[in-house]
Amino acid sequence: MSGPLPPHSTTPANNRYTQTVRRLIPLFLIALHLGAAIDTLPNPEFAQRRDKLRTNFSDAVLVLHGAKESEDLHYGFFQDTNFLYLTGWEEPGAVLVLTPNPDKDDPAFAERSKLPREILFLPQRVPSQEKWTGRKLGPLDPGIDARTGVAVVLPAERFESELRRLLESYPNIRTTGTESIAALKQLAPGRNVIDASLVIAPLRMTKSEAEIARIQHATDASVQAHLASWKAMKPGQYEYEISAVMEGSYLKAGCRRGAYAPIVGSGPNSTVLHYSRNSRRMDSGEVTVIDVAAECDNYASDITRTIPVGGKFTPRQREVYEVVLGAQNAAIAAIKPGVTIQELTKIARDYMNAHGKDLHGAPLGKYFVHGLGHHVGLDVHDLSNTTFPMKAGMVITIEPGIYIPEENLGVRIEDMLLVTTTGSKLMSAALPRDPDELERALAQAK
Ligand SMILES: [Mn+2]
Repeated sequence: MSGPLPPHSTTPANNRYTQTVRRLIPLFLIALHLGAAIDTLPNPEFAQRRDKLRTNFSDAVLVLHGAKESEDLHYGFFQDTNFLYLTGWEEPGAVLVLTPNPDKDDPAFAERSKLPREILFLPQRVPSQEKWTGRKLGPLDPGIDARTGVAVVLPAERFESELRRLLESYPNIRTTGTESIAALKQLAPGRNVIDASLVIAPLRMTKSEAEIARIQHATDASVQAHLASWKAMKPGQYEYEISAVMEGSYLKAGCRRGAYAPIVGSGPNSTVLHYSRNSRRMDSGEVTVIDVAAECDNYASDITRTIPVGGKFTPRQREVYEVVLGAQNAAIAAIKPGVTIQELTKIARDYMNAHGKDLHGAPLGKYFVHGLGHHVGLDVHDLSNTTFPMKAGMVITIEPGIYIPEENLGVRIEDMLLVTTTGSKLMSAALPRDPDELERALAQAK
C-alpha cells in the first residue's frame, strides 16, 4: 500500500483544520481498503513502468481495459494482469489511456506535448450494486488522484470523447485482447488497432527487486505446501486429499489462490500433462506427479515434484527420474544472460536422448512432449516473447518431463529460476529434488 501523496487540489483554504483534513482523506481511503490481505507495490513503481512503456511506442494512443466484475459466482474478481502491471489498480471496470512521450523533432510536438500523458477512467459508484459487491472507489471520491497515482482521473463516461480528442493527434491505437480490439475498431473506424502486448512484454519479462521478492514469497509458500503434501502422502489416499492439504497450506500462509488448478496425478494419470480431476485412489508402487503452486500478493510460482506413493522409487522409476533430473540439471547449468529457452530445451532433450531407454530400446527424448520452461510473474505463464535471450532479472521455470504411458510412468520436475548476471539462482532450492534426499524427506515426514 502506498503512502499518501499531497492532494492536487489548489482551492484556497488556508485554515489549518481544512488542510489537515485534506491530508487525512487519502489515508482514510487507504484504511478502508486495508481489509484486503494483498501487499501491493507502491504507486511510484507503477508510474515508472508507465513511463518506460511510453518510450516503447510513438504513433499511437494506448488503451487498456481493466477486468469487469462478473455476474456469476464461480470466480472472484481478478484484475487483468497487464492492467495490474501498469497501475496496481484492483477494482473493476477501469480503463487506462497512455500517450507516448512527445519527441522534440516531431512536427506535431507543440500540439502533442499539450495532451495528457496518462488518464485513468473509473466507473461512477453505484450504491445499489455496492450492496452486493462492496464499496468501490469512484472518480469523484476525494483524494482519488493520490490513491491511484495516475496523473489524471476521470469518470468512465468521458472515455469515448477523450479518446476522440487524443486520436486527433495520433493515427493508431494500441490495446490487448480480442474484445478490446473489436470494441476500439468500432469506436474508431479506419484506425489501425495494434497489439499492445508486443510493447508490454519486454517490460514484464524483467522483474524488479520488489517483484522478485513477491515471487520468492509465493515460491516459499509453495515449497511449504509440497512439504505438507509429503507428510500426508500414503497409499490408499485420493489425489484430491493431497491437493486439499496443499491448498490449505498456502491459503493459511496468506496467499489468495493457487497460481493454476492443482495437478495431482498418480499412476496412469502421471502421464497426463494437465490432469486436474484429482479423483483417483493412489497405491503403493506408483509415482504421483504433484504440480501445485500458490499465487501470493498477485505473483505466481510454479513447482512440480514426482514422488513415490509408498515412499521408495522402484528401480525403473528411479532410472527414469534420474534421467529427468539430469536433464534439468544440465539445462539449469546452462542458464546465463544471452541464452534462449530454445537452446536450453535442446540441452535437456539431448541429455534425455543420451541417457536411458524405453522398453523397446529407443531413446527417451521423444517422451518429452512439452516446452522446457516459461516466464513466471503476475501470471504463471507470464507475458513474454520466448525468442528473447535471457537477461538478469528474468524469472523462468525449468520443467523437463518424461511420460511413458506404456509403463504408467510420468516424471516431471519443475523449479523456479532467477536469471542472474553470471548464471541463475534456484528460488525453489528448499524443496529436495535428489531421489535419495527426497526418499529421506518422505520417510522423515511420517
Ligand atoms: Mn510450469
